[in-house]
Amino acid sequence: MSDALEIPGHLTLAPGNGGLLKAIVETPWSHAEIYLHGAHVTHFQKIGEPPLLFMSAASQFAEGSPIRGGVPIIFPWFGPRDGFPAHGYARTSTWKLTETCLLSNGAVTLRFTLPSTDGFQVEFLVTVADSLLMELSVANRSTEVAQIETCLHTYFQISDISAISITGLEGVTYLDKVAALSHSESCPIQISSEVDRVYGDTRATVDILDPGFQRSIRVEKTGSDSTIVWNPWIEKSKRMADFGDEEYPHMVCVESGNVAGNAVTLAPGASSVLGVRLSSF
Ligand code: TA6
Repeated sequence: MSDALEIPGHLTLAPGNGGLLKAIVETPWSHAEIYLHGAHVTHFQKIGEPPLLFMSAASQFAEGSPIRGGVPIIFPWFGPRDGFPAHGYARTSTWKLTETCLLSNGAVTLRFTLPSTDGFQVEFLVTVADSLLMELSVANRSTEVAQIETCLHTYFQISDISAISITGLEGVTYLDKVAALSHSESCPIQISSEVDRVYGDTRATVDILDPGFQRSIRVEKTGSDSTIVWNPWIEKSKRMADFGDEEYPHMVCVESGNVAGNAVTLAPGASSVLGVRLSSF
């Protein structure tokens, strides 16, 4: 890995958990860590605030295994697929860090490329500042029409699942994967059991209101028509070896992408960009 990618005082490359290489980023507002494994943002924290992202203490950090927490990149499919890894192969691949930059305002950008994949050119651009901006671009370099699903499967650190409410999805129809039915609600989301909901045809900004941490987290998105809300609760937590039994009260996933009926069809030469900005106030 070239030292030229490091930016003294702002970006350092070093071995992280499991010996996997990570970029350590410092800005005037925040710090972040991004592993080349999965181009996985594992940490983002504004100075003076709790971490914005949740990371399981039981997560694996190993070639071929997904990291449990932060922002897993989901591509080219969402969910299980017989004979293939759930949520696609992007999150378990080693990406190449191709470019880093210190902007004049002190923000730091990092560009990652996913090594050749089935005729797609896949890049991930991360901008670390007082907010965290992530842009996943996929171009179809083949001669065939392709259908893909993309998602930034973000795990948020919260004070307690019983304390939070989630706004922005009121009135949006969702597939409830726990109850196997479609539904919509007119009030903010409050969670008191396993929740696994795929909201379709929505470009809404979502806020996670967390009075316990005296902060709200804002999830803004572009190029995304699906939002997924997930908390495994007790029984599913116990079934996940890379997730602590007692961790579910301190996390919630609000995921931004294009899945199921919002999957993206790319003609030869076409591309799509999924953008997500995370901020807090
Ligand atoms: O986004 C919610 C979900 O699809 C859940 O059904 C659950 O499986 C979660 O993703 C985690 O999936 P993973 O493959 O990372 O264990």
